Amino acid sequence: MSDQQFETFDAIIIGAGFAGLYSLYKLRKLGLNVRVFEAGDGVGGTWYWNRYPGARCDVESMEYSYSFDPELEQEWVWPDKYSKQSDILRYANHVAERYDLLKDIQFETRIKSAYYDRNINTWTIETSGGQKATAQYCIMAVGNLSTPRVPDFKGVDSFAGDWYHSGLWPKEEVDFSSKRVGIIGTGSTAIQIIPHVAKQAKHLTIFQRTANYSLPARNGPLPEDVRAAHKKKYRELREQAYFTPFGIAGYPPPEKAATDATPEEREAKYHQKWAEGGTISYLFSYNDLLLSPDSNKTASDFVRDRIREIVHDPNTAELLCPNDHPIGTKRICLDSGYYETFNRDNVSLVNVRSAPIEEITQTGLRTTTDAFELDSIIFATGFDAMTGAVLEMDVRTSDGIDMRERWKDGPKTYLGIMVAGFPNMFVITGPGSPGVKSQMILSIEQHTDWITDCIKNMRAKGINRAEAQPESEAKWVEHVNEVADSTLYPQANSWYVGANIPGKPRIFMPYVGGVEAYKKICDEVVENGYEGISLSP
Ligand code: N01
Repeated sequence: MSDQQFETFDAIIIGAGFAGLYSLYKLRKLGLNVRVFEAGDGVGGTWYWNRYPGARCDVESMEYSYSFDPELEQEWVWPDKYSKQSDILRYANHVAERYDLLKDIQFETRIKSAYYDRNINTWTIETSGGQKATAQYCIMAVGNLSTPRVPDFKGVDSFAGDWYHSGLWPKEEVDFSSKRVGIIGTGSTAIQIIPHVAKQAKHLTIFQRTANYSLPARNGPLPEDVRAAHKKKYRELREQAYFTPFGIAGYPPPEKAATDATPEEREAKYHQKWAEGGTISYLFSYNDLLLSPDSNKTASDFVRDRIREIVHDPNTAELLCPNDHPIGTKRICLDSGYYETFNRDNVSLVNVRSAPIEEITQTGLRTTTDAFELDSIIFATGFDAMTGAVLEMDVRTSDGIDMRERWKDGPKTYLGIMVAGFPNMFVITGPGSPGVKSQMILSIEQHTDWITDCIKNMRAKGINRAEAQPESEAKWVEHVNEVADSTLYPQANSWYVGANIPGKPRIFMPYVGGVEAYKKICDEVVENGYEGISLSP
């Protein structure tokens, strides 16, 4: 390292999304001197980068927000049942300003490496511009879906038109009118983009490798009386959310199994849920949908029947029917008019499972059987999820531990928060946490509260180093796998198992034991004196 002057802080936070903002707020309250580094030129994380047409949250607005300040939740007005990206970004900016967070955030700064020196118990980060800073604590608030993946198709650079990745969307509005547009991918993102672009484009060609289940959002303006009623019970509902599997209040878990209902009863229930809209509501039709293949089939069949009912062309409808995974084992998509879009004359669906894309050409793209002329290509091809953002950085320690090496067979964490061998480093909603399988902001708050309590406790007791014990980490990884294996989740080729990244080890990464169970475990760890964590002066 050069002898240049390093800036020194008590804590460094990487990322200024919802996790980074709340961590800054909390650590500052402990009296720490904190600096946040953020690659973008504004706050908001996911909601800063994903500006694609149709971007919305699939969790209801009244739930998908911070709960730490009752005044904030009372004063903020969410216009829609499901918030659009620009409203969530406006909220993130409001929070940053309201709590005076901006002065401690350095924007347009990407972190290249993070290095822990055991002799001086200090983390040193280096930015891609060569700036260095040190701190005792390093908080990875880097997000789970923040490393966009443009598949390395041959010829992308030769394409004469414009191409976009959904997760790196330009700030300026993109006008697709009179354009022949191709979109690659049919995940949650594409399903939101497609109805919007179809209305503009001269022609939209959708290249689908795997069909997904999508449910109607039934989105709309949030009526004032609904908003007011929710606000009246906000504290109670926030509390309730922690005692649910997904961290979302207002959906009592079902008590009955699908196998205990008659076919007529099930049909009526699924119709009612379909009419109501939303994913949790549908998954909560019965309590065994993610446990029993037979039960799941009844819910999957119902959606396939709706697709066949909505889409006029029988071949297109059949191609849109998911058949390679049980419903709910991949993140269920939520849409506004997705299947209906396939009835438009200017929309066509291409099966790139049977004839894969071979290359992007100067004028479009070529599959193994056909060539397509395109003016614009949208890659809605997803992310290197859960591990991508951490592994993009060179994270290592003075005793030779290298994060890429430690995670080469899949990520290993203790509680999804700490990694053995990397003292005083905390990951917010990392692999092994229920984060992505929950209302993300609730999990962010729960993790951050846990981390800041841990740091507070350390400072009060003169402890300088906290480090997950390898045995407790191994036990946690085993538990995460055991819980996942008791469900149907691992059956799907999803980003939960890294299936979308060629060569990525197939490990089921999220904790699916539910928010309630997870919080209980985290609280017990504290009650037992930070069980599984070595604390040293
Ligand atoms: O990404 P994905 P996403 N040739 O990985 C296809 C969250 N989210 O951005 O399935 C052809 O799900 C790939 O095909 P396949 C949410 O958690 C939330 O859509 O691998 N196709 C798939 O269809 C979500 O789960 C909201 O066969 C290729 C698609 O690209 C997560 O983000 C909104 C291909 C990628 O789908 C990720 O969703 C949007 C190839 N070579 C997203 N490579 C909210 O509402 C990839 N694909 C909050």
